Amino acid sequence: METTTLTIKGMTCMGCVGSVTRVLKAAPGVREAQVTLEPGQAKVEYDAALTSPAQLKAAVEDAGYEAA
Ligand SMILES: [Cu+2]
Repeated sequence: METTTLTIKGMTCMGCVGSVTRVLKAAPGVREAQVTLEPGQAKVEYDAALTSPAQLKAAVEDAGYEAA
């Protein structure tokens, strides 16, 4: 397992945090996702054989938030 921390912009409330958490946990290869509003971050534990930080960012962006 690998761990990465994404910076996420555009989250304004706990509903957004829930949405990002759901999207990340639903992504292939994600074992665990911990999202915080302040600061806007997602700590993601993932299987590098199944996904990558770029794919995780794309999933967050598809949900309407900015990820870096
Ligand atoms: Cu919100």
